[in-house]
Amino acid sequence: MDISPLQQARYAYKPKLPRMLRNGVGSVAVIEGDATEAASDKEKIKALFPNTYGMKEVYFEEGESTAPKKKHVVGVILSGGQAPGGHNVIAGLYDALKEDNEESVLLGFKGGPSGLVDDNYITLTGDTIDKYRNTGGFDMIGSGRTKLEKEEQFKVVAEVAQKHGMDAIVIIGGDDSNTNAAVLAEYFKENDVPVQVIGCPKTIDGDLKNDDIEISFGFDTATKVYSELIGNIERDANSAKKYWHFIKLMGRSASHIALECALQTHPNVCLISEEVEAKQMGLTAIADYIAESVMARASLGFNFGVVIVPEGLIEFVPEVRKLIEEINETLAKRGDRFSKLPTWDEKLGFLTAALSVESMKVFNILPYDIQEELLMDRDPHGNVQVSKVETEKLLSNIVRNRLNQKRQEGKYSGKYNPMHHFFGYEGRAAFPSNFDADYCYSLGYTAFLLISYGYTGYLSSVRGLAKGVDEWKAGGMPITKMMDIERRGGEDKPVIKKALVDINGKPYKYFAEHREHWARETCYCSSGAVQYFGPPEIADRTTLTLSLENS
Ligand code: FBP
Repeated sequence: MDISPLQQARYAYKPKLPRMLRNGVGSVAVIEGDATEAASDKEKIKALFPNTYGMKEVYFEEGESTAPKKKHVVGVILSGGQAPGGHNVIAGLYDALKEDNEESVLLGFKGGPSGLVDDNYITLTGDTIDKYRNTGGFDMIGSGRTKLEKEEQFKVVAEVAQKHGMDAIVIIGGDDSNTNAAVLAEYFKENDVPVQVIGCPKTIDGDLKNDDIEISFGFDTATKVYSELIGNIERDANSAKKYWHFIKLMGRSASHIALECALQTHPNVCLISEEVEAKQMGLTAIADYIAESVMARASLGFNFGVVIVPEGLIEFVPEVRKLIEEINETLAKRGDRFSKLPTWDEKLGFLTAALSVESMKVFNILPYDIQEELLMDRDPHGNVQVSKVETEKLLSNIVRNRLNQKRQEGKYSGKYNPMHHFFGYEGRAAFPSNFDADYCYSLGYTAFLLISYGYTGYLSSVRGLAKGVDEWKAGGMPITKMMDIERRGGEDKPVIKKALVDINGKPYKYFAEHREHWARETCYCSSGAVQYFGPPEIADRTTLTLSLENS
């Protein structure tokens, strides 16, 4: 790719490490904390991970390193969807590795987990790394969503690792990818394969979080990019005063992205999937909720507005969730037969026989496009590909029907002209914000420290992120601590627990206190572009979600 002036300038940015790591890898000591337990389903997880369950939390601090000095050969993969900062994780890992021993080697396996199985790699050199410092995207080595779950795959990965003399693999990924990391670590332990596995918490979705993982990397930059775009649309809406903009925002399951962007931009409506589920709001209730804002604003003469719809919403609407679960179970068992049916009518007949009467009723009221999208192939982890489901169009249509009823009842006389947008891929490969550039570099550096101290099945963790970088604390957390059992593809599977939006948490409460006002009035707020240069209170600031959580 050609190099823009901004990219050139970003090469010169020196990511900041927490103060405790600044004296170099030789000056970091380790402390072990308490033994850990799984998030839930403890006994089942323990049985699945007999060799890596219950390990201790790990903290680093300034002090003399007691890690054995040796040459390391480490493999790294980027896994799953792009998130700004991935290249800096690799840069932090590389710099720590080389600082510890110039002879150490970093191999970048291409195209995600499949690169490991296919032994498709490049040796990462200083020149390669330098071309990608502080850049977005995952194009240094590419990414993929192959799931490492079969014993044959593990065997091949062990052979590949042994062939290269590797002593560790770093998997940079989201909840599913880090589940892969834990399963692989367990297999290696079980089979005496001397290769450590360390994960790094990546995903713009922000749902890989708990007491030790305050935020996954990429969330900060992606929400800043989306907030800029939403702010621009709000300005446009307030200028033209003729459209209702329905904006679907990426975030496979949790609504963290939607909530953060709402806190930044003050739209008229922002749906939070977790609230929809908690209040058991069906499609009609959701349409009524949006229509109320449309009507209230119309009564003030505002026939325009902005509605934010989280990408994962559809799966939180109770009747649709039940429908999807039934479809998943059916396709898991008889998907081959279903996909061979030549006509839509035959497919409908098959579904009518397989699904419950209530679910079929819901299916029948969905527009054809959405019906098709719900039946599409699942991703390799068995998930509906929600980025392809046009929920924003579904909602704007049912709102229209609702408004037509109100018009007939003489309760609404406004104009309703919806426009649709989906912001997702636009935010995943942006230049990382200073926050993500620093955070990712620190995560990579910490991943090396975990390797050097011999840990496996751990996630690199950097905490205290609401404070300045100086105060950040590095450590590691056993991945099994974050696990529970979920029904996937008709089977019980160990997965990392996704952190959904806490509707008792401060960010949601702040939003809930303000939204009624935002629903009627025009309180739009343009957060502007991601700032890379300038005063630290603007250029280095993190998300409102993190600030409110720590307030
Ligand atoms: P990860 O969980 O792998 O980080 O990916 C998240 C995500 O960006 C979701 O927000 C979105 O639904 C999905 O990826 C899209 O997947 P794909 O890139 O395969 O289209």
